[in-house]
Amino acid sequence: MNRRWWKEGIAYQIYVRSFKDSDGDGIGDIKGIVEKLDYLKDLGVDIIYLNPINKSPNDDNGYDISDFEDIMDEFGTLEDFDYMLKEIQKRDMKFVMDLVINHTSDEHPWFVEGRKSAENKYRDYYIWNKGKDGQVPNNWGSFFGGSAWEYDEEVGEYYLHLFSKKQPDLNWKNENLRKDIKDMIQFWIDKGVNGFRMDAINHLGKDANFPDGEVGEGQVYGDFIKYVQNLPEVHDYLKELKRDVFEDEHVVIGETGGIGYHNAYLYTGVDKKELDFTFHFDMHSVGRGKEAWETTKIDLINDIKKNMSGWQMREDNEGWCPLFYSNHDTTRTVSRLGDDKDYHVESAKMLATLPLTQKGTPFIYYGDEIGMTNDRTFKLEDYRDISAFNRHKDFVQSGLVTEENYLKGLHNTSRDNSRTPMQWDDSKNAGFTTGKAWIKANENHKEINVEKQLQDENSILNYYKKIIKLRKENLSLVYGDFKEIGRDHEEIYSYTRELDGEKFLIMVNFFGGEPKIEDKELVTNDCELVLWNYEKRENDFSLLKEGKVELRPYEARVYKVK
Ligand code: TEU
Repeated sequence: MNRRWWKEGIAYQIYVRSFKDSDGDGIGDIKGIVEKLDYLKDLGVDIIYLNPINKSPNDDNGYDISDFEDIMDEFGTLEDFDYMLKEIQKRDMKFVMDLVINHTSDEHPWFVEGRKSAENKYRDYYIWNKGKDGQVPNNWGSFFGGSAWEYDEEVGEYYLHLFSKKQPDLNWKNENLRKDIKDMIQFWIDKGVNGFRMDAINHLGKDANFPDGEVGEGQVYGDFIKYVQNLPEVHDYLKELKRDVFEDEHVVIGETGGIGYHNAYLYTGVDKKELDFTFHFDMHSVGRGKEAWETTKIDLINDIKKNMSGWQMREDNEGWCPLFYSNHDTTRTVSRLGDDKDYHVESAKMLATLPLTQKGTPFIYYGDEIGMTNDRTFKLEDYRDISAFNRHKDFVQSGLVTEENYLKGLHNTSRDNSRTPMQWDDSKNAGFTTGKAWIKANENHKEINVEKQLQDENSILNYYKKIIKLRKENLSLVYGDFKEIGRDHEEIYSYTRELDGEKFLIMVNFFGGEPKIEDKELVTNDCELVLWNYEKRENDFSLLKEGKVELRPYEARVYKVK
């Protein structure tokens, strides 16, 4: 089984800015997190992963770092960090840091100094280009809208930025840069950090010929992804980090867009010595239509089972599995994949059941444990994500998309849906801050909040606690063999997990209908219904004897097979 702490732990991702504000400036901070560690411990959390906390001008909310070895002013100080880490370790929890090393802020000293002269050692820490006939070097567009090139008057050249223009990409071909990055990582390891999530890490290599991409219909820029994602040299850099810095005790996670269960082994194969597992984007856009403002019906087989079972069916030597639906770059789980109107509680519990009974490390995104939802009341001025504004220029100001459709598209797809303040109670700002919150709290915090759900035995929060406890008490839910049942059923997702004679049968109805399933694989001689998301559900084990089950809307059941 090759047991590891990061395989057996329950992870919880905190978007620090929105979690808990301790000093009334309207922005979440490190001391606020410490205030809530006992809440997380009580939930059953073992691993805390924070989005970036390093010093940053916050053009991209911390993903634009200006000092890798200090803490963002709004979040606190290095002393606050040391205090938080001590408090985390006191509770026998681990800490995973967000490592943003594909780019820095344009306010980082490396960039500031490097601009000063061509002879400066830091000039080559970034990717500069003279351009073509006085124009940008090629037709690449930033992921956040606009060109991927920005002209710098002082240098007289363009620099590459795959993200915002305040996030210049680093030139990983430069050996001195790689040494400085390794020294920085060692600084955090020496402080006691237990693991790292490496941001956009499969972008470290870029095609130095900078060829134009093909401009698709309705697009403004060329499709350049194959020139900046998963290039061969990325593996050399990751092997170097693993060899020179990370130890076996550290978990090394890569965020790798474009990598899924079918090719993650390229990075996470045990023989690769690069990453332990990757964060994918497989389910970020499930349910989305061709246009951002359109939605489509979820296809359980091709959108969900194909991905989740795909991750489950890999060989152990291909690497470990991440188990999550959402994070700070997508929308709220229950709004995107469940029914946050008519079956809010049932569907949120059903959705929790899958990652918490599958092989891998479950990552709970803050607020999903209480079923926080998208906020469809946002007006354009309520948004804070830089890409919402940059892409408004590309698509609305250019006349490609109407204002109305653009806003509807943001309601459907904006990352800010997952960045509204944590809903602690029904007070003003949801108990997140006593000041003016940096982003509007969802009005439904009056109904959906921690305080209310702690007191409700049948709340989403208490379901999470129960299923996390069940997982911790049964290693078969972590390491057990996964065997899918009824793969071609379009509404029910069912499988067993088995290890050393301990066996569970899990089945969920992913939608709001009342489907039946009949499958000889379901026939069980004796089992106990140990978890379900309906109250007073009779234990209709009798039906199971014939391999037949009928499920209610979004019903989830976990049986322990005797
Ligand atoms: O996101 C990375 C990201 O969005 C790209 O990897 C891209 O979308 C993907 O490769 C397309 O296939 C990370 C962070 O999660 C995000 O919050 C930051 O804004 C971004 O990097 C820049 O640091």
